[in-house]
Amino acid sequence: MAATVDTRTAIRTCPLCEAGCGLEITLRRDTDGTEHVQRIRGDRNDVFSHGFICPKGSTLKQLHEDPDRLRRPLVKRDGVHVEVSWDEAWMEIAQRFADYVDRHDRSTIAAYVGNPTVHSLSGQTFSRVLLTGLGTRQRFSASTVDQMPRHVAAGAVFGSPVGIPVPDLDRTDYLLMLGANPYASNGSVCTAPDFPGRVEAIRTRGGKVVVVDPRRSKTAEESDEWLPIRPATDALWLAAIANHLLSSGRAAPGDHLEGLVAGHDDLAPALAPFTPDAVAAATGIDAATTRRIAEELVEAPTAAVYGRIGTTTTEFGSTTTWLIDVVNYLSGNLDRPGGSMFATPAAGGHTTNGAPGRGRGFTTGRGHSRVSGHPEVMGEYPVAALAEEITTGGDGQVRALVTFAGNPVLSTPNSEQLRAALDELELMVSIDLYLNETTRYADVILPPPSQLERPHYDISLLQFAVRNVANYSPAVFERPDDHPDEWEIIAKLTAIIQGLGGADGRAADPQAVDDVVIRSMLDAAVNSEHSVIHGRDSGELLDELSASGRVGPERILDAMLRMGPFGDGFGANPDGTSLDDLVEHPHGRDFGPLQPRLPGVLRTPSGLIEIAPTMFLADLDRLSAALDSGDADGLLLVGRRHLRSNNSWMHNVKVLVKGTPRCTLQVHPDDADRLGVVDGAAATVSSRVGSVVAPVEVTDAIRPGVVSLPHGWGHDDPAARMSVAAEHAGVNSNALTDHAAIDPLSGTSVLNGIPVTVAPA
Ligand SMILES: Nc1nc2c(c(=O)[nH]1)N[C@H]1C(S)=C(S)[C@@H](COP(=O)(O)OP(=O)(O)OC[C@H]3O[C@@H](n4cnc5c(=O)[nH]c(N)nc54)[C@H](O)[C@@H]3O)O[C@H]1N2
Ligand SMILES: Nc1nc2c(c(=O)[nH]1)N[C@H]1C(S)=C(S)[C@@H](COP(=O)(O)OP(=O)(O)OC[C@H]3O[C@@H](n4cnc5c(=O)[nH]c(N)nc54)[C@H](O)[C@@H]3O)O[C@H]1N2
Ligand code: SF4
Ligand SMILES: [Mo]
Repeated sequence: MAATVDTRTAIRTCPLCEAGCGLEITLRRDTDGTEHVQRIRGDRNDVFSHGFICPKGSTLKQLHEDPDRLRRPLVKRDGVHVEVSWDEAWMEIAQRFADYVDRHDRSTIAAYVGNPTVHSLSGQTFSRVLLTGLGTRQRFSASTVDQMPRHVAAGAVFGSPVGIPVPDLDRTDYLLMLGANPYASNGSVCTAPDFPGRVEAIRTRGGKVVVVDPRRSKTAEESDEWLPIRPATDALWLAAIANHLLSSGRAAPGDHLEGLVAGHDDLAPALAPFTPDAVAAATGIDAATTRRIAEELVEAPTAAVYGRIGTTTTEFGSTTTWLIDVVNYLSGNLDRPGGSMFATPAAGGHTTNGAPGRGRGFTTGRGHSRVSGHPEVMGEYPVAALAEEITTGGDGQVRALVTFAGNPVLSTPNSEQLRAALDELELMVSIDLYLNETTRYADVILPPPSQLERPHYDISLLQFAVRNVANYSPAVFERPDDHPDEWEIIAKLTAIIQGLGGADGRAADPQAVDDVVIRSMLDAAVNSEHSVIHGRDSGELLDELSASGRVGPERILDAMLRMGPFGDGFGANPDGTSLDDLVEHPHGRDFGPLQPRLPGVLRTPSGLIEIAPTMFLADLDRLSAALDSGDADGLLLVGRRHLRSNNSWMHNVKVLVKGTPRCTLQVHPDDADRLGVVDGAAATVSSRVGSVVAPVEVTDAIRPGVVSLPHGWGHDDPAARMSVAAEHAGVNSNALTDHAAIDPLSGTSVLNGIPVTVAPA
């Protein structure tokens, strides 16, 4: 072993989940000149995370060193993936796509982008290049197995799909959380490193925390009150809270919203059927409790309602999310310190660009999916419809697929159906770190550099932060010489598919793509009267940006920061921030607590908060039919997360998967007795679309009538190359979820509240 010659410290934001913790990475340089990660711990000086880290954060080392992580492209030859040089991979792609577009229209190429897209600076700045560059409407993403309802509700109510209010965790006196388990997930669509610590602080300062969840999660255990709701009935319960506030005369949106709201008077009649008594049987929450919680929300000095995956991935995902906003509004907590507030992202975004307070608003259905006619939402179709778009013949049938940072075979509903569909494709290319359950179907896999070989900034997630901060991290390690950066891979692939690569792909130039991206961004800004650089010469600004030597995502980020709400405005505001400024502040810049942003944050055509959008009022008929669902005595399946797991892709990290198996079917003791299943033994779980055999974990931490299986497992595909994950395979819960069950307003899959049967295996 080479002796250590010296060490250095790198400061880096963790890109593994939405919390964005600051990390302090100690690197050791050996006499042979190689550098290794010696230790990773929380960065105590980070302005936002103050040293917090979870067990995943330090595994950036293991991920970087993982022998299974792809370092070179793979091409499938005679059914087997073999390593090739980058030149060979590009040539293969150029030839295969040239052949493809000879035979099929480009519109039959589909794209799927997965969750880590928002955790990659390249993904955030260049996934749009891929999606628009392909020239296809067959776009799919993990959003429709996740947060799409949150975008739809924000779009309808506030006019922007990213105008999303978050609980002001650090100042609230009362937090009502539905379908969220931040003790495992560290929070989502609410960027808050050490979310658990922030929740505990609410109680320490005398506040109250209430958790609504069919499972007694760790978050529920640490709260003041746990309400074990029946799955998928949160919309009914929130409607009853709103109903009680309105009918008892307690609704008090607050003087600060005067003149800013449209539709207030529509709420009471629309919500009239949903009294606390009417929803009690269906939700399993008695009327007195519902009334009391409603009253506590208005009586608390400040309060915030927050809902996450257990609320969005249900058949009423969008309407539930809207009702969260309604309750925050009616209880006087919208856009108030301690309530539900909007971040001001330093890198800007839809809610800081353009005319403040008014906009084009938000529409869906600008097109419909070919087979089932699902409406378009945010430029995409439900991922639950991807398989049928591939397998259903006719004009426009999808025969080629590009995936970026996604593992839909494990992550999306009715996975057996999707597996079979991917097998039918004529051509598939994936940009991914691993040969896994999805990319095994790819003809070519293009690996990005490791996380530590890339710079980082959370452009997307800081739009939903509980404090206005900005952290930039340069790459910790240099990329190996011939390894293109992730944005270059995206740009080159897109250009080749567009036919710009020539016979061998060589002519496709990522830098040319990058120049177009930055140029069009600057041109739009100088032409906007609301931009700080309005009227300036975009060519000069581009020269100024490029003088730093930066290209790609970092040049784009610098421009965004400088034009953003805290930016230097390219000289207009000399004390403002820029990428240089963030480089000088490796522990981040703190721009303070959230500020009230209404009405400026609005992008509705009316310039008002549309508190009762037609799309949700119209959905209430469907919701009232669910009032009768109370006496169904079948079992309902819900999911769950574990702190040491991250969707489907981190199970190859030994330190995270060792110990007792976590892919267990949780069953309440009463149900276990009735079903004849016992702790530790295997049970067969069956749904309309499939069945799996999983070990049973009998626990009273779950509501009777509900069983729970985590997602992201099922690593038993012999064609995948993830050796550690294969030893801890688990079973795939999405073999049970039903592609036909979706929230019709957002196209989001129903992943919670799946009717299942359970029997001893
Ligand atoms: N450790 C870890 N962290 C992660 C992830 C991970 O896989 N592992 N994934 C990341 C991603 S992509 C996301 S989107 C976030 C998700 O973040 P969270 O939403 O906090 O995710 P979960 O921990 O799954 O918590 C969802 C809770 O909803 C409950 N639930 C299920 N059905 C219902 C219902 O009908 N009503 C109610 N009220 N509750 C219900 C479940 O029992 C569960 O406790 O986590 C992120 N962080
Ligand atoms: N039943 C059930 N299903 C669920 C959920 C649930 O709660 N229950 N949760 C859903 C949610 S919230 C989400 S977000 C989805 C996630 O769905 P996906 O995004 O499809 O799946 P992930 O497991 O996150 O897989 C990420 C993929 O990206 C690769 N990858 C990781 N980092 C990078 C990177 O930096 N660059 C590139 N190019 N590739 C990278 C990994 O190797 C892996 O292949 O799953 C959903 N599925
Ligand atoms: S909570 Fe863990 S995985 Fe998430 S950002 Fe922090 S250290 Fe990384
Ligand atoms: Mo997610």
